[in-house]
Amino acid sequence: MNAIENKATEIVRGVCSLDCPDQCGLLLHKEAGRIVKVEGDPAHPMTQGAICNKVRHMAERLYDPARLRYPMKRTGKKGDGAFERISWEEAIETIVSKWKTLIATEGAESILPYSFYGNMGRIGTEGMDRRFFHRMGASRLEQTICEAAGTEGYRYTMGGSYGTSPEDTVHAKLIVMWGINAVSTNLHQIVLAEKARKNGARIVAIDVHRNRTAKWADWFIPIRPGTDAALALGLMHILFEEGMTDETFLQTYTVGHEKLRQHVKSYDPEFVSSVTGVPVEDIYELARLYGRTTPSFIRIGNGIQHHDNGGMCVRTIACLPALTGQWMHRGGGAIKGNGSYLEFNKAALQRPQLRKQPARSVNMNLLGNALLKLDPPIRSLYVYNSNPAVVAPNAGKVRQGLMREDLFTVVHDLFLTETARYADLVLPATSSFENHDIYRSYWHHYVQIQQPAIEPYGESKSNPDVFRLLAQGMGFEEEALRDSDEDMIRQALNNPANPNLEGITYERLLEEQYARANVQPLFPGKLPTPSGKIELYSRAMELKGLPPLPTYMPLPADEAEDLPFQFIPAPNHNFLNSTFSHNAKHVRLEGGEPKLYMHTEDAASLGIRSGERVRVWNSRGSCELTATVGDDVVRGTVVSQGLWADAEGSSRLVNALTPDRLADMGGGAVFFSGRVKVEKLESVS
Ligand SMILES: Nc1nc2c(c(=O)[nH]1)N[C@H]1C(S)=C(S)[C@@H](COP(=O)(O)OP(=O)(O)OC[C@H]3O[C@@H](n4cnc5c(=O)[nH]c(N)nc54)[C@H](O)[C@@H]3O)O[C@H]1N2
Ligand SMILES: Nc1nc2c(c(=O)[nH]1)N[C@H]1C(S)=C(S)[C@@H](COP(=O)(O)OP(=O)(O)OC[C@H]3O[C@@H](n4cnc5c(=O)[nH]c(N)nc54)[C@H](O)[C@@H]3O)O[C@H]1N2
Ligand code: SF4
Ligand SMILES: [Mo]
Repeated sequence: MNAIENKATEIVRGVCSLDCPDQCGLLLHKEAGRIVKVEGDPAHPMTQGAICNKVRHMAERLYDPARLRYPMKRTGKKGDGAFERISWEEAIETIVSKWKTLIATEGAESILPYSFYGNMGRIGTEGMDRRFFHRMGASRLEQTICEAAGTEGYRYTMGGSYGTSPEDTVHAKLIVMWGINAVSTNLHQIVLAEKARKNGARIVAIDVHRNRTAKWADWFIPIRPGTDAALALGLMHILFEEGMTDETFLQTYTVGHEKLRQHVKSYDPEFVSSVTGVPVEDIYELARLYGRTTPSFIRIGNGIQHHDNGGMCVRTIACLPALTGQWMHRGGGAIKGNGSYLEFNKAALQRPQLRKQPARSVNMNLLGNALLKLDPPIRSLYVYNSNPAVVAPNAGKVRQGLMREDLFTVVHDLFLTETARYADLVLPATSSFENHDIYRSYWHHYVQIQQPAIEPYGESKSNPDVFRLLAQGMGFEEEALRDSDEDMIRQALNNPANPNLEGITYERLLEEQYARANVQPLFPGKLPTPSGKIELYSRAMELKGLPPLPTYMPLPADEAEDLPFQFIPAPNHNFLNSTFSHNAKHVRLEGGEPKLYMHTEDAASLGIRSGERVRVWNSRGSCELTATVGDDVVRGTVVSQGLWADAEGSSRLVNALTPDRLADMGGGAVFFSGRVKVEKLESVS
């Protein structure tokens, strides 16, 4: 049963909808129809009642006075944020008549949907919305902003997002947190690693920044940005040279190990040290630790793949566990993501066959270009589950595009986000606790359900509800556009192509709230790579013109100017991307303002001290941050954390500086490959 009665309050089970690997089970405490407290569900087998601080304060976000209650239309200039209330009827009618005219005059491709996973519910992100835009024939969006490069890189090696089962990682004796700030971004991996540590495991963190995770680890290895593939190849060099490889595993389950053995000879520790900045002794020590410890587990983060060479970097690190046969040992191996184990029935959910003719596709990392340069132009943008004016690379260009008077923009969100301020129409969205949806983690193996726990806030509506209304308004008559949430949940769960989901039904989720997919160990077994084995040598990469063997490729110079610092604008602890950046509580928890972490010597050379305001800039834009000086970042690199809401009078928009180039694979984003200058801001007296 889902509702647990209690005298004063009612407690309802739920699931965290945020874009976070943990996907915690929740207990929602209700009083008089409102959620008053959010707790972890102690019964959830993976998350066991522990949740992060962000979501413990979720009730404050749900009832934040700034939350949108009704549809609005713009009354001022784009970007100003002046709106007036309208009815849903007027909102839908306005959108429909605008879109009908556009379709008749310029074609449906003049309309671009833009969305990401602000709420991970599958039917709200890949259900009625997809059906609607397919039926309409709108331009397609390539959803590449998050993990696209790393996912493709990992796929070349392992055939898909298949890794170690996280519950098994308690058995690991060595855990490497590689480019992941898991204390902030994958809390329960830390819980499991702590258990492993109690049983004698050693924990290593490899990062450009001594972040919370590096401080918690037993050994922090600072590394120059974008050079991790070189370190991994250096480790392979030593593993082969010192006979620490598992030859039986290599012969049985991999292709290309002989070629790799020859290839890594050129990555000797001296060369690798000169590239990475990691001392030669440390490279040997890490290689021997890795080569002699079983089981060893690598948690591959998203940080290393937000670079120009990010796909190859992940592809390379993903080869390491094969060298020492870690996949044969419980808890050994790696996780980049585990999403492929839990694939729903995508075709049944999204209905691509509703699209009658092919349409152009737009990479979301190039939104600024798409709005400013695409020919024939985008005339209308429909944004949901995302806040591109803050989160997209080269965000200044995105905002310039959003300023276009002739661009008809609709934003559906819970808050008047920076993006919404540029909209012609703003639609209020329900929170995930008001919706009916299913969730699958990209880390653990559980599928979960959310049933509506509270009434919709004000006049807000869920994504599927809005698309059903729009479909009706457009006169689209297909039955698929009238399916209920429950219909779509059933269709998504029924996936004969994925036997792991067998037995996970809608009824069972209603009854049990979460269900573990039937995931079996990867080995002994066959991978979905072309060869069925781990591809140390990848013919598929060769055919694409990529180096078929793991290879270190230096980052390209960013722009022509002399920009002394590599700029790493990473996520922070108390926000989730830009979510919570509008909520006073979370801003306070995060210290009130964004910082720029600098190395002592770099700061000294510019006369900058901790607490002073600095300007960070390059040819794309500029922002103002507060310096924090110390030895937590490698020299030549500056780090900021968090995607902050716009501030009055000064810019905190770190993405004003980030490049909108595409990574080597998957059309991924390169948030961390930009370079900047830094100067002290003279205080205005
Ligand atoms: N609290 C919190 N949790 C979150 C999020 C959030 O914003 N806040 N965002 C969610 C989302 S959408 C995602 S994708 C994940 C991301 O979470 P993670 O997988 O942890 O990835 P990032 O935080 O982007 O980057 C991790 C680390 O990579 C480091 N890094 C950058 N470049 C390099 C490099 O070249 N080499 C190495 N070794 N390290 C490098 C950064 O310093 C950073 O500490 O977290 C999710 N969870
Ligand atoms: N500099 C820099 N930039 C980055 C990153 C970085 O590390 N550094 N990380 C990148 C990564 S990994 C990611 S994943 C992206 C994430 O970028 P986004 O996907 O844009 O994530 P959020 O900023 O959380 O914005 C999600 C929005 O969806 C809204 N929302 C939530 N639920 C619903 C709903 O049910 N319906 C509707 N209509 N709206 C809803 C929220 O209120 C919020 O405004 O950011 C990227 N940008
Ligand atoms: S954001 Fe992540 S850690 Fe926090 S409650 Fe949600 S799933 Fe759990
Ligand atoms: Mo992400």
